[in-house]
Amino acid sequence: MHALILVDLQYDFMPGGSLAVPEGDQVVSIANQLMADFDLVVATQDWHPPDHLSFASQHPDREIGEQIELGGLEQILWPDHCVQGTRGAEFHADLNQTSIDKVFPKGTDRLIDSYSGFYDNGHQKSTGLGEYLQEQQVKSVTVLGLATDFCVKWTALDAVKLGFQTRLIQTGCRGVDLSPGDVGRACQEMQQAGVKIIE
Ligand code: VGL
Ligand code: ZN
Repeated sequence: MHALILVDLQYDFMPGGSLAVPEGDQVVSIANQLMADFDLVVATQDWHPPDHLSFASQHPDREIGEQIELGGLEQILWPDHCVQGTRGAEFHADLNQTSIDKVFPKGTDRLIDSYSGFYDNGHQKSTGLGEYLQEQQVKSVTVLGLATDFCVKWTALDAVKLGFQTRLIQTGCRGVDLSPGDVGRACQEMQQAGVKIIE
């Protein structure tokens, strides 16, 4: 069984969104085209409470982009984004949601962020995605979505760790590139970990 994992194809990561990824909307049609080639399609959804501690707005003396320590982990402070129940947290309307078998929300615990679609950043709690894929006898996964240098990267790295043969569709991903070169370095890191990058 081969699964397609769609990472965070939500309005806040699209141009015009609060954490916009340049050209983020361009990967939606690629996601739609690929769905038919897979036995199973799953999607992750960044799904934060309004007072999530990854939001700079929760730290009055801090600014967006600053790094703090949160629960013993390094945390970049983001603009408010993907707040549960808001339009920014919705999947792009063009995404063919009827072909998605199951959606996995993440980042729901105020106290810890979750870049990976499998676990929180402390690797303490599972979202259920890994267990679901194992139950469905999935052996290999293909990852695409937003953003290459955050949620896509950590999702792909965890997929490898869990023993899935893991591929990344590069044309189906876009990155934040907070520091220029981040996307390139993320791809290198994934490749070194055993992710097969498909162009
Ligand atoms: C993401 C930053 C914060 C992502 C989510 O989807 O890559 N990045 N939350
Ligand atoms: Zn987030």
